[in-house]
Amino acid sequence: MLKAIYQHLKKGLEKTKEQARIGISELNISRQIDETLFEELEIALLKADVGVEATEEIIDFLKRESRKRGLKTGDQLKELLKEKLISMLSHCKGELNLLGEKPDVILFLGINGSGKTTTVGKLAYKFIKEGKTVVLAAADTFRAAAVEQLEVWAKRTGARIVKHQQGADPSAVVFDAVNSAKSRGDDIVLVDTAGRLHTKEHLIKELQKIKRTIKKFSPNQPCETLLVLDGTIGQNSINQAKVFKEATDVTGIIITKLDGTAKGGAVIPICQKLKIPIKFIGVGESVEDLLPFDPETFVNALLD
Ligand SMILES: Nc1nc2c(ncn2[C@@H]2O[C@H](COP(=O)(O)OP(=O)(O)O)[C@@H](O)[C@H]2O)c(=O)[nH]1
Ligand SMILES: [Mg+2]
Repeated sequence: MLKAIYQHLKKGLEKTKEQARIGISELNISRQIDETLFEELEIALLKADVGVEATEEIIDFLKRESRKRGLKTGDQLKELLKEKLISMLSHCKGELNLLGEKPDVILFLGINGSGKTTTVGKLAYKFIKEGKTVVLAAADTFRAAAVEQLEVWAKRTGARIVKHQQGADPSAVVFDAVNSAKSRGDDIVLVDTAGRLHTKEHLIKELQKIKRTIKKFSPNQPCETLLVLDGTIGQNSINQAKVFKEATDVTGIIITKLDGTAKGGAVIPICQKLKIPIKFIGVGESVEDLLPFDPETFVNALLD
């Protein structure tokens, strides 16, 4: 199982590896550790969007530790790098927090195009495969196309969809979805929201209203508020995340599109700066392309 996940992730991350050469293909095994090797590694990390601060921390650690441990070869350095990256990511490993209430409600946030609807579809697939019943709340009421896109996922996965007219109040959709899930005893409600709001105040008000609506049914819900970030924009997503974090409590992050980017290294500063657990990563557009975030698997896929 783990091996299959690893292969899948490795394939997904191929671009990050090739373009950024975090893959340390440059640091060939027979080569001795010297100053140029550290310089090359620094450039590779920066190219992968690991960011200046984190790169500095990594290089400093590698220089210090490799001296202390008396390491000689690039190969040994690579193992040390792995160890460091895994430890930097370890506090970001997060599992989905389900309460087993019927329903558990998961709210999805993120700007337009970040991958919310796709991620909702992938998670619906995962839950239904586990034998749960799933309701999709089409609370992105800005565009008719948004609802249609979610309908495609409902059909594909066998989830039930609750929708209103375009332009309707998102909270009204959420109310209907949770209400019907509760009366039918459904397991999960996935709330797909719009990422496009005129101002930050607007966004805050809208999200708070949605949350209040959910809490009418249970004070414990939503059991997760997941922020979906586009992995291809690398470190830029940190500022985006800060806006959402100010607007509402975010309990987890999902980083999408890690299959199509050379900026996968940004997962490291995202983890360090935001201090929010990463619950899943997206590595493609099909139902199976959502993986749990495991630092060790991730780092191995990035470096091997
Ligand atoms: N390659 C790739 N594409 C993705 C992934 N997740 C989402 N997408 C694509 O990104 C685009 C925007 O996704 P969408 O779910 O509509 O974003 P939303 O506006 O936040 O709901 C779509 O074309 C998706 O197919 C992923 O993990 N990998
Ligand atoms: Mg959408």
